[in-house]
Amino acid sequence: MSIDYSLYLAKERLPHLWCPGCGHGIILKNMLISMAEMEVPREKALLACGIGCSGRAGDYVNIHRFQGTHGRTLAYVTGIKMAHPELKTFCIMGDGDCSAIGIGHLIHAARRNVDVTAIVPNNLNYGMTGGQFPPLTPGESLTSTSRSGKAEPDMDLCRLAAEAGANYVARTTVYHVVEMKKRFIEATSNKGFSLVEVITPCPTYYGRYNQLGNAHEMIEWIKNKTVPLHKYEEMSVKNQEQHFWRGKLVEKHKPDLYTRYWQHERGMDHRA
Ligand SMILES: Cc1ncc(C[n+]2csc(CCOP(=O)(O)OP(=O)(O)O)c2C)c(N)n1
Ligand code: SF4
Repeated sequence: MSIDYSLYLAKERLPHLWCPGCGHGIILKNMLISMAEMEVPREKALLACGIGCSGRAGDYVNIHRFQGTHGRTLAYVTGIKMAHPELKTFCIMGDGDCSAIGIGHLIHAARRNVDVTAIVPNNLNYGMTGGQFPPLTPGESLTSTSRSGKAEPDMDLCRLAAEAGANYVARTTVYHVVEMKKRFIEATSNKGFSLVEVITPCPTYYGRYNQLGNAHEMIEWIKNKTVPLHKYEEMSVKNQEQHFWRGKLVEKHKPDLYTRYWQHERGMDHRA
């Protein structure tokens, strides 16, 4: 019997400020439902957010919360977790926040294996500032800074996090809500750095620039663009460029930073 997820919600702060059809609320709700299923006590949970539309998620929770400066959330969280390892810590960072200005912090949090569940709502653009393209925007996209198509190649944040040393990495979408909750639970149960990227609609900017229709049509577009990882790996490069893979990329069980730090410190004491 799980806890009622609405206990984690700051109901008095609703309604939220996200646009109609924005996927950020779906992701936050799934995060809270996964916490409820894991029976995380309210006073033992922290949501740390970045700056951007997705970063406003922290406004609507009734657990410990923290909003770092743009791109820096994981740096603060590294310190918080060394002081308070008992906190179940979630980060919500926009794709722009963590793949551009925050990429260095992401690489080092993954390398250090900080015990945190990093959730990246990837709406394929910088939503809050008007739909510019960050590194995760797919090639050829129209955005407010690529009015005739994007010249820069895009990047795969999941593969980067995996390569940097994350214990757990997965990608899902707001269409696949049941899978999303499963990934959040797997990620949070795995002690160490976990990253779950969630492809999500921003109908206001990315959807409008690319003529993807209303929110419902955009979710349908995301569903059709997405293929399971094993199928994606069998596709030609040209076909891969037209799709997102989804699934679990990495699941390891290396000790997290806090554990390694204190093992090391105890070793030092022993030798002294
Ligand atoms: C250091 C710094 N640089 C730039 C900004 C401006 N800024 C605020 S929100 C934002 C975009 C956020 O986009 P993303 O992280 O993709 O989240 P979304 O709004 O799409 O959810 C930017 C560039 C800032 N607040 N601080
Ligand atoms: S601008 Fe885009 S990301 Fe921001 S609230 Fe609106 S739909 Fe969501």
